Amino acid sequence: MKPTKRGGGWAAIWYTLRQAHRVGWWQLWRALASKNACKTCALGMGGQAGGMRNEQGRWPEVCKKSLQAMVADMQRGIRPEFFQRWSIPQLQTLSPRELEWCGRLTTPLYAGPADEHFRALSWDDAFDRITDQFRRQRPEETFFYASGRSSNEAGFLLQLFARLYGTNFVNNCSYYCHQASGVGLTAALGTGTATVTLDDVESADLFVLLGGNPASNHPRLMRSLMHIRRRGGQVIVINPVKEVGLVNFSVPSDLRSLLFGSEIASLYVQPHIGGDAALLAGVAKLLLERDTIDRAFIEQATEGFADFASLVRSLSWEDIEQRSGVERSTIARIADMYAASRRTVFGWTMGITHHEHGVVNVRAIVNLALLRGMVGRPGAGLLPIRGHSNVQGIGSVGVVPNLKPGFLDNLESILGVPLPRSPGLDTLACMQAADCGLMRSAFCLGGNLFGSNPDSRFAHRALGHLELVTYLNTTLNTGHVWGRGRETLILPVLARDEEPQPTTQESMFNFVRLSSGGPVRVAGPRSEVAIIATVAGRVLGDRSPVNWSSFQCHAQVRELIARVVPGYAPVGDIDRTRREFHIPGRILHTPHFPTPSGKARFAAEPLPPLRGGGSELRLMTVRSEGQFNTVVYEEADIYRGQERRDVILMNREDIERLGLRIDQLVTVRSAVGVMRGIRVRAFDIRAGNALMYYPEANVLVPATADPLSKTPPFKCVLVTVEPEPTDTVPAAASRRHRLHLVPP
Ligand SMILES: Nc1nc2c(c(=O)[nH]1)N[C@H]1C(S)=C(S)[C@@H](COP(=O)(O)OP(=O)(O)OC[C@H]3O[C@@H](n4cnc5c(=O)[nH]c(N)nc54)[C@H](O)[C@@H]3O)O[C@H]1N2
Ligand SMILES: Nc1nc2c(c(=O)[nH]1)N[C@H]1C(S)=C(S)[C@@H](COP(=O)(O)OP(=O)(O)OC[C@H]3O[C@@H](n4cnc5c(=O)[nH]c(N)nc54)[C@H](O)[C@@H]3O)O[C@H]1N2
Ligand SMILES: [Mo]
Repeated sequence: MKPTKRGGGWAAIWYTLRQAHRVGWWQLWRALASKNACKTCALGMGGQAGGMRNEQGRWPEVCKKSLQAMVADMQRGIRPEFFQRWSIPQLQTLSPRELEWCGRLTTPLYAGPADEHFRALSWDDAFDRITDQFRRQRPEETFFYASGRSSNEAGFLLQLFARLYGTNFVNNCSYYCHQASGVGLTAALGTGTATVTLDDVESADLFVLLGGNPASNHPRLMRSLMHIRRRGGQVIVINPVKEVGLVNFSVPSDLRSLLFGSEIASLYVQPHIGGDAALLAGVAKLLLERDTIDRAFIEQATEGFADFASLVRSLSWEDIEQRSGVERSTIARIADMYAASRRTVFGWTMGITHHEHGVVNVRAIVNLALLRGMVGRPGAGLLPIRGHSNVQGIGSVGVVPNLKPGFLDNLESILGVPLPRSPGLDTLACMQAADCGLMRSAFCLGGNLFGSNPDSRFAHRALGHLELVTYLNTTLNTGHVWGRGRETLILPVLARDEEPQPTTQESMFNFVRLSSGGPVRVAGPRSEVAIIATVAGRVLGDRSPVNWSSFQCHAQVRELIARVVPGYAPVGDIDRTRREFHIPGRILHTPHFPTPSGKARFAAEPLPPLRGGGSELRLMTVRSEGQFNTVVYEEADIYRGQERRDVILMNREDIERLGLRIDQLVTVRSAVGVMRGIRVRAFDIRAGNALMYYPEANVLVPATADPLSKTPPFKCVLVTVEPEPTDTVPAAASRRHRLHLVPP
């Protein structure tokens, strides 16, 4: 399969037409036009202005991804006989894609220790089982997890339930995602989210995109990048992989771009995986040498400059080039373009955060922005390009292990009871505690905790030690069959646009949206809020200081959120005002920072060493064009020209150096896992580095973490690649061993 010549365009439109045909034009149109925040990435669109509208009110804003998610939710319900026919071992042979397309979950499902099949359960029985478990165990023997798919209302209730139950073991998928951005930005600026609005992005004259593939994962950002170029601005892309959509993209809603394509990158730089901090330090070194820095800004608005400058000056070019994999002359071109810019926005995603030095990477980006005063003024700033549509909101409303003091104090004084003050645990730490037998149950709101974890064998084992795992989901996923406890409960939930009452979400630009909800599509699933309120009411009973049944009404939940969550006051009467809003204090348009001193801080961090080399390749695990996280919608990755997912993309040089052939079957081995029967494919990726698809490749990722953000190194796994002894697919790569959970 050949890669497409450019991203987006007719392929996206054609896809839309096919999906519309599949579920019905009118249904799909109604779903797309409904007043609900988009379900996919956190760029944010939809809401009260109507579907397909962005924060500037521009229409039509639609992408293939929101369509995929929409169509998946419009599937028919799984029939009850399905689970009698398909045993759990049989379901384990299904791929993530096959599980997703089984249909919508419609009834609570249960499997006990001796069960070969899931069986349907009444909601009452399901609630009784959870209540029994929660009464049996101590609060510190359970943990709560949420992915960023759920509403603010559901997230808020989840953490309230956990804290009143008595634990701070509450976290969200951010620990596997943008936590390094939150930690790095907070340390540097006193605030952990984007400092810019969508308007700022559009008025920048330089956009530096590091470690992301928005052509696939945030398609609507591509229009902004196209606009920057059309206005004569520049886009620098820093990515070990040449992603076709970042070279040329055709924005489907723009006729000129659709017909002729739009050049995106003015300069495309391919460093080694993990080489960004060294590369950025090189740029800083040149700016210092040439004195193209903003001295007035540095003096008035920052601290820590002297240490940073002396560290950067002491770095040798040999070190910088070796660790980044980029030549000095290319680094100089970046420095030239940056020095010529008056308004730069730096945007980044998982290529920056998924490292053992993720926070160091983020601080390196902030350092560079501070050097030229590119934060704290309009049209310039920092933009962590967020993942899930509401991952930021889930964090804001408290699904985090350690609440901000203001939040916690508000909550305690309103409820009139003390809440746990002991430190909480991040996601990986919860999994490790489960693996050591310290946990007895897990309660998961959305997501696929098994599938998103590093080291799938470890994740399988850790969850297997639990007495009860409860999942609230819309569709089947690998976690339900591979991430089971001794007992497993799956509770079917309504998607955002099926909720009978409105919900709210927060975009990556700190904009809070109101989703109206909509008609139920399949009978059976319940609202996330209703489920959590019922479970909490039963478990906490009379000792609860709040009336949980009142929280069946979303407006009541919002009323409490408005009083408790800093910056969220306007949600209190949003049902009446319908006014969506920016959270105050987060967008930085003046050089005053919410740190104790009011100044932004430089970080003087030693350069991370370049890992691997020789026969060891650095492997990144990434998303394809046809998936959303652990949900695979299509096997093909059209942008990278791959028709299948069991492949390893390598530079031709490495293929030759290691004596391999294209399409040869190989074994890929890391310190923790092995994948057999993988096909070698040549790709434009920096030599010494390789690419495989997540979640299948999670079996290779070690369960280690950045000490500061607790995020695993999903983008930098050291692997070796050896030929399979015979050129046939080995048994260990067969359907039965789909997830390669065999020992290395
Ligand atoms: N269609 C779709 N959209 C999505 C998602 C999805 O799965 N599908 N997921 C959502 C979520 S939760 C998230 S977090 C985002 C993820 O959005 P991305 O971060 O764009 O997703 P990844 O596929 O993880 O891709 C990482 C990119 O980083 C590059 N990269 C890898 N290692 C390095 C490195 O060391 N340095 C640099 N500079 N680049 C590197 C890779 O080549 C790749 O282009 O997307 C969100 N949107
Ligand atoms: N190797 C590797 N591992 C990674 C990554 C990587 O790049 N490489 N990326 C990491 C990142 S950035 C992330 S964010 C994680 C995310 O990984 P996941 O936790 O898998 O992400 P989700 O997309 O939230 O989970 C999908 C499930 O959400 C359920 N769902 C869909 N809509 C709803 C809803 O409205 N409500 C509820 N309750 N459930 C719903 C569906 O049943 C679906 O099975 O994976 C991480 N793991
Ligand atoms: Mo993410």
